Amino acid sequence: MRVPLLLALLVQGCFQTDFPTACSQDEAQCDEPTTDSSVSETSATETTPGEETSGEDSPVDADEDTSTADSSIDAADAETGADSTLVDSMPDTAPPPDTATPPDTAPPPDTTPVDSAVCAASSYSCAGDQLRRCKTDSSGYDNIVACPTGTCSAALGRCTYCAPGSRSCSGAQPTLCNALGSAYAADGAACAAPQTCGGGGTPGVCGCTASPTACSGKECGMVDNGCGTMISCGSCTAPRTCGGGGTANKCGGCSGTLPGPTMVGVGTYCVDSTEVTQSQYAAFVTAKGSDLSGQPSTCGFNTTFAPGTAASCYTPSTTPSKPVTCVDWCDASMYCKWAGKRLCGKIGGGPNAYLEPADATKSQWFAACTSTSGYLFPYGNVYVSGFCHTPGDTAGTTVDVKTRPSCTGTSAPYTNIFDMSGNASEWEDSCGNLSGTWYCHTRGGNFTDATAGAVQCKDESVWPVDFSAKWLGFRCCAD
Ligand SMILES: [Ca+2]
Ligand SMILES: [Ca+2]
Repeated sequence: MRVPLLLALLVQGCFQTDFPTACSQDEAQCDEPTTDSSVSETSATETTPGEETSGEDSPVDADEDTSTADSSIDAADAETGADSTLVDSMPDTAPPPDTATPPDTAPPPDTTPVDSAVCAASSYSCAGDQLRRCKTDSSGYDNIVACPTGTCSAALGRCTYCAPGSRSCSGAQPTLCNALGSAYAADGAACAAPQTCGGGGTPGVCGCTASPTACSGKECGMVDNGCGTMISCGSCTAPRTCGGGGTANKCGGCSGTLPGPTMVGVGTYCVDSTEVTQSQYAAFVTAKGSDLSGQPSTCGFNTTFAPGTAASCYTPSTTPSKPVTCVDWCDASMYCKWAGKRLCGKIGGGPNAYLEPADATKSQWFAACTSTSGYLFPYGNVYVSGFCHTPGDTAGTTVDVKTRPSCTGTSAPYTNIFDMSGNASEWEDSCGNLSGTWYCHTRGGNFTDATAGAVQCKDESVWPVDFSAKWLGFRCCAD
């Protein structure tokens, strides 16, 4: 009996629905379109007469929701053989579970105030700088006032005048906020200069901040850092000294100690006051020994710094103050380098151009000899026999440096520069390569000359770098 009934239902139901395929797979789903169809008809009946109510409140929608639920239940029924008709009717009659406990009727949490006390009634608290007072029912705080930073006091129930223990200044007097926060009181001695109250960066404490610009515009020497401490602004390279040029804390002058002759400041550079003497050169020979390193590339020939042995060239034990002669250009250049100076060359640095020996803006040697005044001789434009050691005695020798007092310039500082005319001719750092051989200038003439033209400042000769003679020496310059 059961099988024929099912078959009958299938024949009558399934093939009348719009879902024959689904039905053929699962008998249970055959109910679904049938049931939905009937509901839909009912819905149409309910909505047609009335208002076009919103979808949310429509009972039709509720039924649709229920029918959706029904379908799952139907599926379960199909498996258990339960009566699908009974299941379909359940959503319409069963009370909705939510209606039993409406949220509006739940007891409010406020009805148990004793358990929610968060503070002692009327007590004070600070939330950061915010002063708060506890409500009388202890349920929470009321904000009273926002205190200035660090002055909220829960104990006092008010903002304090100052943060207890904090420091401040009253002029030069350090002060300390009392424990009540009601006032500042003097603390310790007043600050004495150069310290000021808070001057070191800590409020209410005597101190001083060193000036970061204490050495601004200064090159050397000691200066006050603004706090009573002397600091160094640097040092000068000899021959310049700190303040030697006449300006405090500036490097200048040429009096700093270097080997060789005392130097004289002329314009922007220094020049030896005399030719390098034999005793001065002897110190160099002793110091260097056999060390020939560091020579210019043109000096590969030079295997000794010892001067030649011609008469009076180099007998430092007996003629220590005569100019050293019989030295080649490389010997002269290396002596100046050893002494911390350089063979006189170009103003501002380096060798002077070979074709510019008589330019007072370029040649250190020429500018010093002429006092930059255009003089033909150190002492003027007219040759005076005897002012310098220029006797024209080819059989003679040099004399001690600085023994011809008139053989100088006529105004300071050139009055302190000797023998630029005569005595020994002087190598200059001004060389040129002529047909493969390096020639360098020699300046000022020497004791073998007696004609005015031969001992003028502008006079110059050129000799190979490896040349030496008893009448040829040198002096150094420094920047
Ligand atoms: Ca040599
Ligand atoms: Ca000379």
